[in-house]
Amino acid sequence: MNSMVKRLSLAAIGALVGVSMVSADNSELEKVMKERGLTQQDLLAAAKTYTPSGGRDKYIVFSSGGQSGQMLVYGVPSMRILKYIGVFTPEPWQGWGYDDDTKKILAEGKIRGKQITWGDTHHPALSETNGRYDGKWLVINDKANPRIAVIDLNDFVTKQIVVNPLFKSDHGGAFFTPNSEYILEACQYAAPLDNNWHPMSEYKETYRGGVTVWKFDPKIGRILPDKSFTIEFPPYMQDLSDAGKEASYGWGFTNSFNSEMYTGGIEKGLPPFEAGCSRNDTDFLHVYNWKKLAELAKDPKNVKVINGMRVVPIDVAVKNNALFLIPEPKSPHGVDVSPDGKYIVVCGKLDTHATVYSWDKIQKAIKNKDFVGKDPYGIPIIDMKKAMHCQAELGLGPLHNQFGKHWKKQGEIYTSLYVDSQVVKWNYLTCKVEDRQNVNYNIGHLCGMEGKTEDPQGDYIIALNKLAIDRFNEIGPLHPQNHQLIDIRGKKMQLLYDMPIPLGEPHQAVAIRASKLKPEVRYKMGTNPFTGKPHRGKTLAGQEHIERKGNHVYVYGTMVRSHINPEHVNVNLGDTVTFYLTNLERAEDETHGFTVDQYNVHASLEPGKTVALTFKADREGVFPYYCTEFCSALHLEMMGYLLVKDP
Ligand code: CUK
Ligand code: CUA
Repeated sequence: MNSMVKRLSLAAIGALVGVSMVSADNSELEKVMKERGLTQQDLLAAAKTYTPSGGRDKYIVFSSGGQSGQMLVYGVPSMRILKYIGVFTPEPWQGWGYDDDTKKILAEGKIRGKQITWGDTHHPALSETNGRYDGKWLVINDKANPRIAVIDLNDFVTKQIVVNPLFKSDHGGAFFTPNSEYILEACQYAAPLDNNWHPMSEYKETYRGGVTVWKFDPKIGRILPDKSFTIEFPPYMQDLSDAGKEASYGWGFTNSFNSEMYTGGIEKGLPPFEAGCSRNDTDFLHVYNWKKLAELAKDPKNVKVINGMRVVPIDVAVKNNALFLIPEPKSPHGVDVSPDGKYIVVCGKLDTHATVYSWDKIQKAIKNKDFVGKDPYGIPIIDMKKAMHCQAELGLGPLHNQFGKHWKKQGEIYTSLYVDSQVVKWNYLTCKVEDRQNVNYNIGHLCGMEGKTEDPQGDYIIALNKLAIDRFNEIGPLHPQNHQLIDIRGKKMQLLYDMPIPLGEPHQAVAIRASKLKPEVRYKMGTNPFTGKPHRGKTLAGQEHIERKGNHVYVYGTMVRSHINPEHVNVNLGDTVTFYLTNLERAEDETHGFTVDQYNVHASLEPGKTVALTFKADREGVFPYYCTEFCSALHLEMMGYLLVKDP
């Protein structure tokens, strides 16, 4: 390793890292490089990512937290983790799932009456105005328990969870349409849309896929389930989706990987799913006009209602020229629409190619009825050759795409190669490969800077790798995930940094310019963040009191450095107790936490916030309560007693 260390002159290092080295100790720098086995390249990478204390990042990344059911926020290029966001599963620090109001949001995610306490988050999406990120809302899907959550970027808190009443799993969501009118959520594993039992032998008749088109109100940042609808699809196992934009505005694209409609049965000696699903040379890209279907769905004659949701049946969509299929090579995974909406790039996991479809050609083919036939459900299949722009030979296991800054003239696009463990830079207009960067190892998604919007920023690509293997110190058989930052500003890509992610498998991440985010640092005094209105328990200084209504005791309390008011709460065994607490602080970052020992409640009170904690005083005794954030020199004194007496 040391042989790789190049001796650098003072001036050379100064030029390299772009700082004045006049007063720096050259020998110390050389010593550190030698000791740590650092090369010039390493030093350059360090200079490109190192962020001195107090520094800020240019981009903010929102990453899925995979099996944790949460989200993760970090900065680029520093790759410093800034926040976890509690989404589908409890998160104790934020009191997410431990106070009344957050429990209520988590309960919105109940499925058929059952609280689900885990989630498998895959695809975050940022709200858009004219196809560009507007920094207001963030949504993410839960593949395991088909749900979509909405996160408010005013305070980075989850405000809504909606359950898909039809699907049993989802994957091709969440994807915003260009003005956040709708969120697309495609089914993955086909199943009956109703909740009844249907045998596997009825797969073709009663199992279905589909895409739910969730109506979103960007003003209030909420999904409106009553105004949402679902387009029925054949049981082809839909995979990823993307919304058309500009030229292809109004259309959606969802691919699939089981045109065989194989149903498995390894236990009966049948080929396993992966073999049965991979026999055909092509699967289907679903091309659908969500805009037209949204209009059609308004007429009850055009829909059937299943589990309370309007469903546009396949035949209605076909009759109205709103649903088509295009063959796509072997087990496609990613589908990504170019910034001008003119091209649709599809990657086949079992194909070495990425296929670029031309929206112009697709429209012509539809007009000229260039169909090669219909699928068993009567959906016209567009002639692939007539719809294709070009195919690029990329390598083994192409999965996902992101666009670069020079997309318009140079067709700049980046694709992940899972099997080859590479990021490939190529030109989607000419289908020529330009550069390759090895990653470690087995990349899934990749994240460009606003790389899927109408205004890609370039600068960096983050490789979201599935395996870390030998990249980090050993910590047992379960390794962290590895996000690798790649500089794409030059002609050649340069790998800059490895960031271990210890939260779950972050399938997809989205990055936005930090300048587009304008979050609050404090709430208006007494706010309930989930309604945006004054909390029913809002209590100002001097208003603290305790109220008893039957056997329900309400504590109207406040927290401010360094006391909780009241400090004594006396209740009877069997009473229900509600603590309403308001953090009276106005100072930035003066958060208090609150718990009553042994009662499994916790809340985080950021400045101005009011929380509610309700529990049954079901054990006699003396229970200290205290502030759980080290908020001041007298933080330990910020406490009180709940006394529970058997009367
Ligand atoms: S998926 Cu995981 S690498 Cu859920 Cu978008 Cu492709
Ligand atoms: Cu408030 Cu510690």
